[in-house]
Amino acid sequence: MTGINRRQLGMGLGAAALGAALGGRASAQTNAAGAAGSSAAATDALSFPAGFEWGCATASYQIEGAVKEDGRGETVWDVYAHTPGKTTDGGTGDVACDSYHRYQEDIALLKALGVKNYRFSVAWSRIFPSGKGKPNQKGLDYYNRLIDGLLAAGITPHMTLFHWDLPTGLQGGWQSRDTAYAFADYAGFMAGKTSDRVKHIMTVNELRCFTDLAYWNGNKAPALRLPMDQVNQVRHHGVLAHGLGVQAIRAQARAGTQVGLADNATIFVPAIETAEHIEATKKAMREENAMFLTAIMEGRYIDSYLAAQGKDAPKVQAGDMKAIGSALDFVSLNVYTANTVRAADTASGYEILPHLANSPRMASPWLYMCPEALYWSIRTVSELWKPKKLYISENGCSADDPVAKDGKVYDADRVTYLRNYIGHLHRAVREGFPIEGYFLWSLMDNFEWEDGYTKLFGIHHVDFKTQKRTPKLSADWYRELIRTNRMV
Ligand code: PNW
Repeated sequence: MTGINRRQLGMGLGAAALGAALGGRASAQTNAAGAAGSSAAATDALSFPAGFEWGCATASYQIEGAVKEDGRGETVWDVYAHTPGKTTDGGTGDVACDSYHRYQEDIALLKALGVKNYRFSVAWSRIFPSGKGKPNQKGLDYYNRLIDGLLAAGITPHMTLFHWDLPTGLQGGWQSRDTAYAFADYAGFMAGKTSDRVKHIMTVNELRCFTDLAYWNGNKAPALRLPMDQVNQVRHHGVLAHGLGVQAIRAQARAGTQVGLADNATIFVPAIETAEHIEATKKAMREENAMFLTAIMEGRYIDSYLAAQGKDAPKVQAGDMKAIGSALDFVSLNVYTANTVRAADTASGYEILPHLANSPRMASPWLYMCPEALYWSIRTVSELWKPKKLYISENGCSADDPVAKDGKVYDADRVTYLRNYIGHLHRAVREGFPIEGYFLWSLMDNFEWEDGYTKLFGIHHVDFKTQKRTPKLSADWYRELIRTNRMV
């Protein structure tokens, strides 16, 4: 898309020519890297642009603990985790990483790693214990301390407002349209209170996980298995909450606040990089995400989705689609895995190929290794919808993580995973897609939802008995990547 061909790149194009070909960002990179004088002389074809935003991500219920403290209200995940048999080994977020008390230590971890960006989420029920009504100052105080601490350490806060910990006080949860309105009120409130310091706000995290997986598959709280018409209504309330949230944030936030969402669109990569398979891949991306990202980016439910759902299609009120399609300052993608697509002589024009028994995967059974996902997610979203800016708001993996005799975790498999995925991120940068930053999931081992503490994604090992955090090999690797701003 930039007019520079891959053969030229492969032939080891010089930095100046690369900068000229890719425009301002790459030229800036050349200058800044030169000024920094890093030992890697980061002006070669493996460098990232100066100012590329490296970060780490976490979420409230997965790290905070302190579930009964300072007026925090109950959430669907408290109930789910305490229901016998729901989480592996009965794990709960009651203590987790105890970050509610140890946030200063966690800020120090980020600082030692050299990341300049931290994506955290706010527990809605700390702010409005029953989801709406009177705000709880003590809950807000916690996030003010966290935000101020980050800024004092030179780290930019990126705030997500909903990462699945829904207050149980909201009757009917996401089955109720009122929950979307309550979310908008909460989102506007938080924007008003923090946008003097927080310039990047994401409404919701991973629509598919808190709608389909929670109300259809029943694997996530509140673990319901509803019929399709009700599932579609839950999905609609999810995207509506996002849209009304965007409007409320814009109404309450200071000028210059950037608003977006973090979505885990289902991602597709072409079987072969030819025009017909790429076209099929883009089609799959748009159709398979029709109820979530496509609706948000296009402000409507596409015909094929409505036709497929028939009488089960969501009930939409006047004004809903306009709110859902509210313009965004950025789109963030959580990228873990992908499915391969080929062009096919089917009604849709594509076929999604199944994963095979020996397809490589990481410790979580769903986590098939697919490094190209990072490139194709950025490219397909960019070409379909032309967002102003993109972020990778999560990428990372679970691994076995045995602790060695010296107390360290040498997670060479996670390093392999990250190196390969970030290599494909680099390709997206090289080709000039508007990708601003990357957040590694996760800063530290934490509560992995229904898997309890049996699947860990951290680049810092956490000893859950002592709460000691120790950098794994992958943290050392990421530190070096950030230091040189270059593939390592
Ligand atoms: C994300 N899948 O969840 C969440 O945002 C995090 O809270 C979570 O810890 C992390 O990824 C690792 O699981 C996902 O089945 C859960 O494809 C499941 C899937 C993807 C993302």
